[in-house]
Amino acid sequence: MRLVFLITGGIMVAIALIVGGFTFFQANSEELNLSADLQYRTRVLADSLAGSIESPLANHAITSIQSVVDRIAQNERVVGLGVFDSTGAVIALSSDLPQDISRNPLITKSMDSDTQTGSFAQSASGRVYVFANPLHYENQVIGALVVAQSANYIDATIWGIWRDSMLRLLVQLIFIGLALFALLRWVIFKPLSKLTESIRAARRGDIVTEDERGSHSFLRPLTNEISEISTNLKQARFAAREEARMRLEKLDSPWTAARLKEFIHAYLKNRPIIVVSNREPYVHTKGKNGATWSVPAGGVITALEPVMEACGGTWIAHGSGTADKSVADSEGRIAVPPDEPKYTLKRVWLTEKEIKGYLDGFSNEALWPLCHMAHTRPLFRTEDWGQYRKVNGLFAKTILNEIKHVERPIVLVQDYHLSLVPAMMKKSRPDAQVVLFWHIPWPSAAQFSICPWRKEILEGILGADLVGFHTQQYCNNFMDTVAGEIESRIDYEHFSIARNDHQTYVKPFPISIAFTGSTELKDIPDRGALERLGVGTEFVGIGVERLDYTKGILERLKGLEFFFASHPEFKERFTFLQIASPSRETIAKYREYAESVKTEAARINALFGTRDWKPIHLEHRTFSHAELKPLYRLAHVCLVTPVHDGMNLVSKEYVAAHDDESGVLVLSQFTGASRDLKGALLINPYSAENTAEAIFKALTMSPTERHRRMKTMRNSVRDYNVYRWSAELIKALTHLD
Ligand code: GDG
Repeated sequence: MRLVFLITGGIMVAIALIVGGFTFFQANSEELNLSADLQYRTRVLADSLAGSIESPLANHAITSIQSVVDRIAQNERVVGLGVFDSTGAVIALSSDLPQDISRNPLITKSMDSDTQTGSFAQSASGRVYVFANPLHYENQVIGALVVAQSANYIDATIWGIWRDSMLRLLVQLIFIGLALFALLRWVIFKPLSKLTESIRAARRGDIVTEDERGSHSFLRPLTNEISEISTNLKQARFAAREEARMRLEKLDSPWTAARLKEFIHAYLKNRPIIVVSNREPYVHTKGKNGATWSVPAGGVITALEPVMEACGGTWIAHGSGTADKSVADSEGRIAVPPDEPKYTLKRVWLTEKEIKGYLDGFSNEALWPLCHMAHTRPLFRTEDWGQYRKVNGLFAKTILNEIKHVERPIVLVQDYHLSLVPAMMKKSRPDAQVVLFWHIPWPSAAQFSICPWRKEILEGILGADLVGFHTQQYCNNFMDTVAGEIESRIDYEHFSIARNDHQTYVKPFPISIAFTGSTELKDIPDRGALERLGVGTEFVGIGVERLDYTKGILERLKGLEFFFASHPEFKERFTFLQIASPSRETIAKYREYAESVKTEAARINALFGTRDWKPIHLEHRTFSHAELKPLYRLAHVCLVTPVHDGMNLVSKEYVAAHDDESGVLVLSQFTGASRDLKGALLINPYSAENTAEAIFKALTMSPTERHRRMKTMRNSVRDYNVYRWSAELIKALTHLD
């Protein structure tokens, strides 16, 4: 209220000053005009009278002079007239000429200087203009004529101007003041104070109605903004409460699909999640009895499928199956899982040429060996790079199309196949929140520097808001690589890279599987699963891999050879089951590797095998997860010996399957998983002796130690499962706002 008075008073004072200033100038100029006019008129009168007085004065005709004076003095503005001789003595005076004027020094001054002289003077009848005119005879000054004219009317006019102006000002001030007061009070301050109150209420977390918010039209944009902020605040408060609640409630309980679903709902509300990867989670294949579907082998699918099942959304991936097109709609969409749909799979179609260049060529023959220290030389072909760029563009276009009606979508781009996608899509949709998760290792800066298109790849990746790796070491390598290749501001404290007004955060998120600690298998598997494969020994070891040179299968076989050679007592008592799912068979290196594995297994079998027993049992086909689980559970030892692996999920699957808390994991120190699975027997796969020793230790380990180690590993996989992985990823992404 005080402010309203203050503003109104201030504006009124300003108006009064302006009006006063203008009136002053008007009155002043009016006074100057009127005075000049009076002076002119007096001079004209004096000039005209002088002619008729000069000769009677020269002839001393006093009576005639007096009669002229009396006649003119009747004029209402003339205060009086007087005629004086050259000594200043009075010759004739009009009756009402004030006495003091007849003594005015102006008279003698005008005669002495022989010039007309006038000035304003104060007399008993008010202000007068006195004008003295020298009178001549034969060029001699013989006297002076004095004319006194009243100047009172000038003062009256000026006073009138001031009076009218002040009256007008008063009326204006009253009306403007009232109007201003009303405007400020009801149109501005009241809605503003309502708005302030509503913000205060929103801050307290109270519900604010439209009416309480104040809705004057000029405040509408502001109220809309504030209502948006208050909604966001409420959502954030809710999410924080939910999270705190969940944390309290489930401090000791693991992340599950239901908990993730609840979390996503609380955190993201209805913001949809888009997952983008090269490999699709379900492949449809033409068969004799129509299309059949299967889940392809691979870590990205194993990790992300349960997340998508829990959260819904859209998964964009390359449609690679022979029946993919026929089962999808015209847009390439299909609801999956096929037997119980929970999310949408949007397939991207690629030509043979694109697959050859983008997938087999640049992704798998250049980037894969570049990022893995497997001593396989990367092949950089310009043609492949061209296809890689083209297909990344195609994926980016598909994503943009998919999110065109979605506000602030969350896009989770997967892996090295799509490194250019983040920058490509961010260009058109800077509001999208984009994560790129790199599922394989990131090599040292020196190793990455051999890639001819390293800058383009890094620029593509840096389009993402968040880049995730499995381990801190890969994050460090990535930061060092960017520091050496790209002009940017690197913040090692927050692990962020700033470039062209865009910030990319780099964080480790160790991926995992959908293990929640509950029993993985409905029934305790009988040995039938093994026997059907022809494995019937007392001890069984298992290895499950895509047939890939990074997985260290040949190194493992060397270790097994060394084991049987050094521990012949295990001959016919121990069989190693290698499940080798066909992988990337269009690439010569992979075909050669598969051949070498087969040859090597056959050689070792020939070396140690007997009529009824083969030390190595190689299954060169793809198994379903349901088939794999009992085999994991029945195996006494699992050999995971990659020469380099981003994380490795097989090791975690083996641990998850062992609800008997038995079984021993032999794990390469060059896997990301070796940082998480502290109960494993760590080995250097390049050392066959080291691997053999670990196998022996595993098979002869006391049950107590086995249990202790397995328990530690199960707890760690359960506590950091893939539901938690995705929750952490989304939390990190949304906290970047
Ligand atoms: C990449 C990174 C990272 C294997 N054979 C069959 C089959 N598999 C499944 C396994 C497991 C998955 O494939 C393999 O996962 P990995 O993690 O061991 O390895 P990559 O495929 O190379 O995965 C890796 C992973 O991404 C996740 O980020 O851990 O480091 O290289 O789930 O069970 N699945 C089926 N049939 C098989 O014959 N269905």
